[in-house]
Amino acid sequence: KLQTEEVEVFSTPSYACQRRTTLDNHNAVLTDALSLLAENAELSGEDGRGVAFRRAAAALKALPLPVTRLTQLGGVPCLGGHSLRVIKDVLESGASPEVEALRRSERFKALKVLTGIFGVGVKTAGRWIGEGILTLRQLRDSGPTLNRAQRAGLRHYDDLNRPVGRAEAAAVAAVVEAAAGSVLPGARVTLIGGFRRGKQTGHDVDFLITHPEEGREAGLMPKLVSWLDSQGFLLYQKTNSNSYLEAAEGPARPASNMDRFERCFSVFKLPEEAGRGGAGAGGEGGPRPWRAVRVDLVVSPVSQFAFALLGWTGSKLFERELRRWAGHEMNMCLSSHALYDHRQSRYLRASSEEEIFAHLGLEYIPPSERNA
Ligand code: DCP
Ligand code: MG
Repeated sequence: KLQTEEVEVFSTPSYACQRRTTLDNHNAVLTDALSLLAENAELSGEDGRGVAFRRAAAALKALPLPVTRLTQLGGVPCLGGHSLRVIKDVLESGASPEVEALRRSERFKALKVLTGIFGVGVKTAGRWIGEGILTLRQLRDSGPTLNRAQRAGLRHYDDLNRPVGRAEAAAVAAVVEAAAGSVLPGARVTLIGGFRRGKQTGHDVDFLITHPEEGREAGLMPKLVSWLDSQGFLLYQKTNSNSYLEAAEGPARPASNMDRFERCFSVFKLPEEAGRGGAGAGGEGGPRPWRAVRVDLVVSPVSQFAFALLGWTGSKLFERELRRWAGHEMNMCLSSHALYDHRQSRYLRASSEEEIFAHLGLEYIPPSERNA
């Protein structure tokens, strides 16, 4: 008797910003493999390849069920030959030889360790590897000159590579709210980044701060930082001032993913309360009184708040895809400050994320479904 097995064939739209991607990933084995290849490409300075693997992984994250056969992927976009080969290997034998070799590669391991230091980018790590520095010990011993960020990164390496939990993020939020409330009454603090998307852990905690009266937020960051510093909450900080100016004739160049808000990259000294942290803390017996946590602070004028909120909620790929959609499909230019319509030669205003999706002709996707 002929057995006909029903196999679902998947299909999904081509831009990540057209899809709902929750944290419930049914294809984690496949997407982990592709993400590792993306990471390696990025660590090797091959950003184009990195994006291709990120897009392939994101397309699989949006599928409602686990993939079991290659033939199910006919309607899934963004899968190039290389990604399909990796998927085929994983489906057939449980692992991809290329990915497994990468995991074991000394260069990849060294790139991960060195770029795991806050303040160390791909170029610096690559240079050190060229000089024979592959480990933290070799870095400490052979002592290339480190800048201030890198010295803080190395000093707090273990803490900064330990995931931040939601309870810790909430504790940081309480500190930032106290700081903002003290230096600018009425200021509003919003948790952004991965935690806004519902993630249970993050590599840092990101906040967007504004004030309901336009202009009152100007100059807020230095005050905020000095309050935090005076209270002993800062192990490191670097503040960039706001350099955004809206040109009457529209954006001078296409949406850069660098935005120009008042921004502070910092390392917080977060007191460890009893019952929180615990696991992993210490190492010298018993919990330590504090841990280091990476915290990013961004200040936005309220008129740009919706754009900043959308631009800083992520995921990184979701953001990239929104900008690509805006440019390629709508002839618009989206940044974390504004949306410019080239056809009408004007900025489109918005006071909520919903309005921005509507301007872009996209169905609204809530933060918890932007985990592309
Ligand atoms: N962001 C971006 N492009 C950048 C930097 C940031 O689009 N070059 C946006 C998208 C991110 C958000 O800011 O989601 C915060 O950046 P993070 O690197 O903190 O990313 P996540 O918070 O998403 O991840 P994690 O949980 O690892 O902190
Ligand atoms: Mg984050």
